[in-house]
Amino acid sequence: MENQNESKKVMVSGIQPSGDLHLGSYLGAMKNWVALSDEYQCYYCIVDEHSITVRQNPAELRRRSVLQLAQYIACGLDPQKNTLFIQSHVHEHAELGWILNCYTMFGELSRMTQFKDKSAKNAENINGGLFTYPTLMAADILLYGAHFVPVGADQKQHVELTRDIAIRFNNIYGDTFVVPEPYIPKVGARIMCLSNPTSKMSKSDPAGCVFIMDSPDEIARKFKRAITDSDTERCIRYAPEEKPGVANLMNIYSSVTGKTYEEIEAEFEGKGYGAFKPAVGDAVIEALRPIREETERLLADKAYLKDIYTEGATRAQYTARRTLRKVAKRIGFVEKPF
Ligand code: ATP
Ligand code: LTN
Repeated sequence: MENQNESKKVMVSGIQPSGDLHLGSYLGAMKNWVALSDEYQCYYCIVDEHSITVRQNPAELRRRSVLQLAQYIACGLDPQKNTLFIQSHVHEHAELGWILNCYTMFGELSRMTQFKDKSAKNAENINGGLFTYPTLMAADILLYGAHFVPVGADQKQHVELTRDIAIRFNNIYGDTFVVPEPYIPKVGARIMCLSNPTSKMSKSDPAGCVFIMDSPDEIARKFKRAITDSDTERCIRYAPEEKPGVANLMNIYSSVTGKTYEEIEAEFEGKGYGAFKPAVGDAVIEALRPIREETERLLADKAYLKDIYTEGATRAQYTARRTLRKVAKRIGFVEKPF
């Protein structure tokens, strides 16, 4: 088992427990995680240290971190096959994050779109952590020798920066880090807000955001109210520029059913938005139902969840410690006496 795992390529990803998981996080990231967990050796993290770059309520942060672990398992990640853990339980992330700060340029961090967006939204709290967020993410990835990082399209820039940091470090000190690649799904990479299809679906706009834990009634209501396009054509056709609302619904429908855009156009030929929107809603309800129900079941067993994150952190730390020791040696730190 151990040997078999060691020959597999490595995947690493994480989600912040800063809000409830939604259809964007599921289709853009988690759905891929599950599909790939047989083929790769996978580490999936609950990145609570990233979350505190934006002010959090402590009780809510704790509750959501455990909820998110239950959701990882409920969406199909087997905790025996995948290493599921909480970032702050493995202190090597913060340590390597600091080191990587010293190999990352101010200009590079200033160009990050997420930093610009989040500082515009949190003008009263543009802290150092928000700025150096990508170096901690680089540490998450490089500690485990990840070959691939399954994320939504919005995270591509951060993975590219991680590559640049790894290459820079390797050029100075010799081969140390595996240079990772982003792994972005063909459909579902960028789910847009249902009430404003030109911005990405995000927990900060709950009306246009479908949460994994939403009830079927809530999901149906959100899809019925989804903004479609004000064209007179009113037919179901994939044209993201002209009809972004319909394109977004087609993207969602395609991601949950596996149907192609041509198949969807044929299915709804001669039918209008009135038939299409509830059909997408129903497909999403059925896709999310087992995840929601299993999450509720798992949440009732806190001792089991604690066992999972304890074992996950132990396994993750074993690898993280080895990488950090190698890095410390290359840089010239005196070997740790303990
Ligand atoms: P928000 O903007 O809602 O705060 P976030 O980017 O902080 O969201 P995370 O929960 O940290 O969301 O993202 C988890 C994963 O889900 C990442 O891989 C991200 O790329 C992906 N993701 C988030 N939103 C979307 C979306 N609307 N469409 C596709 N993928 C998404
Ligand atoms: N930055 C990501 C979350 C994240 C992550 C990671 C993703 C933190 N560390 C490591 C992949 C790999 C986000 O905001 N969605």
